[in-house]
Amino acid sequence: MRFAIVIGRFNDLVTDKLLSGCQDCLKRHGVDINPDGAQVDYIWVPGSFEVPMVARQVALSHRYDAVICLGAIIRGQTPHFDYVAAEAAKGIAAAAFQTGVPVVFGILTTDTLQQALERAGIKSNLGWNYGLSALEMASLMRQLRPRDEDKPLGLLQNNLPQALIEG
Ligand code: INI
Repeated sequence: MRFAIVIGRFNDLVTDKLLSGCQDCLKRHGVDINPDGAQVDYIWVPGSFEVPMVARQVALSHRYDAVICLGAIIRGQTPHFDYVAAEAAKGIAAAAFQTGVPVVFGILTTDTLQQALERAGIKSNLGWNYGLSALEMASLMRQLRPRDEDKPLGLLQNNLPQALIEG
């Protein structure tokens, strides 16, 4: 499996930590996370607003089983937060719908830096969950690919690929 991770540099105190959690998850499930390796490419962009455009472009290449978007949008004193958050969410959903490639919404939207840090390693690290979502969706979408045989799919419940599940 191949993954692209698109990361917003804005609030990189938080996004660096989300990335570490995500990498930890992928690595523990057998993915080679080395940037020079064959399985994961890392693409940094200025902020969450730019994430969907790049996510769509890399998904369109069809070189990846899933694209993981990481960002941190923290509410300030102005409505700026709402514009950036709305475009990031809409754009990431559109990238997945338009390309048929799973695009994981790993953008934290919080009121404070403290809340963001708590979700990026202090209490839990949602980066791990975003990695797991990518593994599951990549596997699920592979199973849902059109096939020649007209076989029923049965129950698609836990779609982490067996080969990737920790021993
Ligand atoms: N980008 C973020 O990822 N998080 C934020 O909290 C944020 N705020 O608050 O301004 C933010 N802004 C930058 C934006 O994503 C774009 O990079 C910028 O507007 C240039 O297009």
